[in-house]
Amino acid sequence: MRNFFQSLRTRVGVGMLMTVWSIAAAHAQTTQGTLVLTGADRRPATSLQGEWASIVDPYFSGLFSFHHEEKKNGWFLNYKAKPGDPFPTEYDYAKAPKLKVPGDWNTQRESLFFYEGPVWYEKDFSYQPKEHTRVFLHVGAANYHSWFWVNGKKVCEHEGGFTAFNCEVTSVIHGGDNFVVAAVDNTRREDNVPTLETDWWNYGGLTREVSLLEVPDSFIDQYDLHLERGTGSTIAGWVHVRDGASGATVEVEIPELGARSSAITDAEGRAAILFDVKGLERWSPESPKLYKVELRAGTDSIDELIGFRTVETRGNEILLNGKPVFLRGVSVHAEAPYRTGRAYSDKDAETLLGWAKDLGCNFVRLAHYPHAETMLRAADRLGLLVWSENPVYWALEFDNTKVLAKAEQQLDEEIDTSRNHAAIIFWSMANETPNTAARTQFIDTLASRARGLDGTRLITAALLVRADGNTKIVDDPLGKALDVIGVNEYIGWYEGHPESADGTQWDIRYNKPLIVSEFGADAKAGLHGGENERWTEEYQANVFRHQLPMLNKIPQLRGMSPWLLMDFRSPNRPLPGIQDEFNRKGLISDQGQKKAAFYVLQRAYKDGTIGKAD
Ligand code: GCB
Repeated sequence: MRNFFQSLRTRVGVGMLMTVWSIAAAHAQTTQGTLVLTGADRRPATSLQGEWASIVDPYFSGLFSFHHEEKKNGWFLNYKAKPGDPFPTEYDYAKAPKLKVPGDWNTQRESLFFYEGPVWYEKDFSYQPKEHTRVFLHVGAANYHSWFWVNGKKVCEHEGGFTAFNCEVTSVIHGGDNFVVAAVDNTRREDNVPTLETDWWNYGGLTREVSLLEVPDSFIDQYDLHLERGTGSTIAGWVHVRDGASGATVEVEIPELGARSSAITDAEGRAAILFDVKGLERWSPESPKLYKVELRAGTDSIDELIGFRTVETRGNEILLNGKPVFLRGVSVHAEAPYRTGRAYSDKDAETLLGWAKDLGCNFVRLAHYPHAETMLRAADRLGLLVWSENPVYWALEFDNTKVLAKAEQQLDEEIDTSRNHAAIIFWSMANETPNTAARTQFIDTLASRARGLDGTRLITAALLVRADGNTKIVDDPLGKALDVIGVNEYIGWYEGHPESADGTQWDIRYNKPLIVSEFGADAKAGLHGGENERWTEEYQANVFRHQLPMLNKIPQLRGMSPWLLMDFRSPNRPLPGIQDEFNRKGLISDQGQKKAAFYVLQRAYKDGTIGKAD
């Protein structure tokens, strides 16, 4: 705990300490015993993927007694009945049906398709502990609230469905047979982040990989290495060592550049890094160069793959490596291509982002929550700039301080996990939030926090626009807190018809770069008809044909990410025969069929008729 508070203090400065203490106290209610690791996927790991036993427990009687008190060592946790047990054991993991991990439960078992509630998971594994080695249970994501026990002892509890966390299990794991039990509850609640209403499927379960990671007694838990703005040759950042003595030496080496630097940790375990390199090739979409970077501290070492680039704004420009860039993007949900369900694997990422490349993109908006590390690694490799988003979506309880603490915790986890991905250029704070004072204050607080955690990237959010006749006005007060303004609009779908775009003017009251972060229309792949016939491919293509010239006329437009790459499941979309519980605004169907609008956008992106800045 000491280190946790200390590292927070370093990051936010003493002035904010009071807030930090109260935030940390609020976290303790829902997220206990977890640690955020940078580069967890670069650690030696024992995967716990595969089949886990599962028990569906809609009343959560495994955790709560008949008067709804939390059981200290819940019934479902004792695992095996022992002779002479005072109670009958009304469950048996050995006989329970299986669920695959990673994976949402909704697409694995028909009876769980619409299920929202608690499910228990159990897995046996054998293990051989090593001396001077600490073991962490790494969870890529568990939606939404999760509890973990190893060999019957509680190791952690976590809230938030889209961020990775780690629970120390060193003292409870032993040589030979072990077992892990998890309870995962995806019940939607008003005071959660996100809240009750979303336009995506509330996939439940252990949706991303689960593994055991090994580290030495004292180890590198977080680090940030980036190219300093205004230079093409200075690497800056820090490395944090957990549970080491202060004054320990940290080394950073980039063998390919023959560059090496060392620094000493301070009382809080943090070593500041600053060194010059020669011959650095900067990362860019055209040339996504990644360097192997070796970090060492005591007996710990980690090999990273990092691209070095800078991003900043100048007036209405977005500068990548000092040069104006236009973001030819598309929005992407973490929906698995072909099989549906939550995307998690390298293959899912390669397919989705491969399609984005084929479309001619240099940018993806990874909506509406932090995506898996596999997506970010693929974006680094493929050269796709990324908008990374936290799940502050639509109308949260913006005046509830507990909700703010939950949003802050998820933001911290998002940034601390993924801050070394060259691909990420934006931290997006929110999507389409209502214009109220409480909302603005809530998101201002998040924006300042994100800047405090990472001053090297740009802050954005997707705003709503208002209309005066044919003029769209962008003046949401939230824009003040942003470096880059994102706006969503659905001219031709939720309002007017495709041609309505032709007579639309834009009045943008901020002198900042603008990204149209959503526009689009639904089409069922293979459904053909007139270009003004809704749900057909022709209609969707027509919307795109009229949108692009309209957007091209906005002087400060610096990018776009139309809604969206691929169809995705949403319970809000029940229209039989057309939607069948899918939002059909994809340019590609969930089965990989490219719709006519895909080719309209591809042509514009590839022939340069959109976005002349680069
Ligand atoms: C929006 C939301 C997005 C929805 C989309 C739609 O404005 O940001 O999450 O899925 O519209 O299709 O209505």
